[in-house]
Amino acid sequence: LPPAITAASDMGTVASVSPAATPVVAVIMGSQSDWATMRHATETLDALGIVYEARIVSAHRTPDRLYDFARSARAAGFRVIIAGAGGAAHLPGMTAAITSLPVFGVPVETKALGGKDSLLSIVQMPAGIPVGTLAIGKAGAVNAALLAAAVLGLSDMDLAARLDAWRAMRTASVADFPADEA
Ligand code: RP5
Repeated sequence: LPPAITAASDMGTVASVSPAATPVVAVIMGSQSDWATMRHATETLDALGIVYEARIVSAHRTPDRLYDFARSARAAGFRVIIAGAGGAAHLPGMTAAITSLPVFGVPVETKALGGKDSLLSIVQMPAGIPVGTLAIGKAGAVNAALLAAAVLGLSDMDLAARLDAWRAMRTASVADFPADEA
C-alpha cells in the first residue's frame, strides 16, 4: 500500500488519504490569489479522507482550460466540483453551465468590495443552472468541502461515518466556559 497522507490543519483529522486514489472532488479557482482561501476547502477534504485535485482555471483568462476541464470532469471521475472566485466571479456559473455535476461556489473576499461582488456574482444564477453558493471566504471554503462530503456520503457509508465523526469532534472541542486568550 502507498504511504498515507495525514492532514495537518485546524480542521482536525478523522482519516488518511491514499495518494494513488482517483480524485472525486475538483477544487478549482480563478487565480493563484484564491488559494489562500481555497486551501481551507482542501484541508477539510484532507481531514475527511476525500481525494481531490486542486487547479487554477480562470473563466476569463483561460476560457479554453475551463471548457476542457468542465467538459471532461465527469468522465475524469469527479463527482463534485468546488469553484472559488472573486470579483466578477464567473467561474462557478460557467462551470455549472458546461457540466451537470454538482457545483459549489465559494465567493472569495475582495479588496474593493469585501467579497460582496463575488457573492452576488455567484449566487444570482438564473433558474436552470444551479450553483450551490456558500459564505464569503474561509467559512465558505470549509463548508463547500463539508457539503461535498455530505453529497459523496450519500453513496459512501464510510465517508458518511467520517463526516459524523468530524462533526462530533468539533462539538467536543467547544468549551463550556470562556477563557482569556493567550
Ligand atoms: C478572479 O479575479 C479570481 O478568482 C480572483 O479572485 C480575482 C483576482 O485575481 P488576480 O488578479 O489576483 O489574479 O478571476
